[in-house]
Amino acid sequence: MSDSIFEKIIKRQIPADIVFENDDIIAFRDISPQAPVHVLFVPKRRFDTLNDVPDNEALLLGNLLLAAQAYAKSIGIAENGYRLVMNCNSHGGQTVFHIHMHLLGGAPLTGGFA
Ligand code: DGP
Repeated sequence: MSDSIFEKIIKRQIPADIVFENDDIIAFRDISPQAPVHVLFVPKRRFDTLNDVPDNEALLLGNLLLAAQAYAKSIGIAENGYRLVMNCNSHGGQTVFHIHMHLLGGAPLTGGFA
C-alpha cells in the first residue's frame, strides 16, 4: 500500500506545520483551515478509517483525545471551548484515509463541519 499523505508528513517527506509530536501521535495545522485554530491529530500507525481500529487500540484513541485536550489548554482556547471531529468514510466526508481528529477552535463555531 502506498503511503498516505499523512505518512509522508510523519516521515518529513512533505512539509507541515507540526505543533505536537510524541512516539504515537503527530499534530499539525490543517492545510485548509475552517477555524482560527484547526489542527489535525494523527496516530502515526495508520488505520484507514475509524471502522478499522480494533478494540485493543482504545488507549491510542484515548491518547488522541488527551493530546488534543492538552494542546487546546496549552494555547489558551480550552476555557472558551473547541470542537473535536473525526470523519468516517463518504457520508462522514472523509477525504484522507489515515485516521485523524480535527481540533477546531479559537472562535465561536457555527453549525456543521464537513
Ligand atoms: P477529512 O475530510 O476528515 O478526511 O479531512 C482531511 C483534512 O486533511 C482536510 O481538512 C485537509 C487536510 N489535508 C489534506 N492534505 C493535507 C496536507 O498535505 N497537509 C495538511 N497540513 N493538511 C492536509
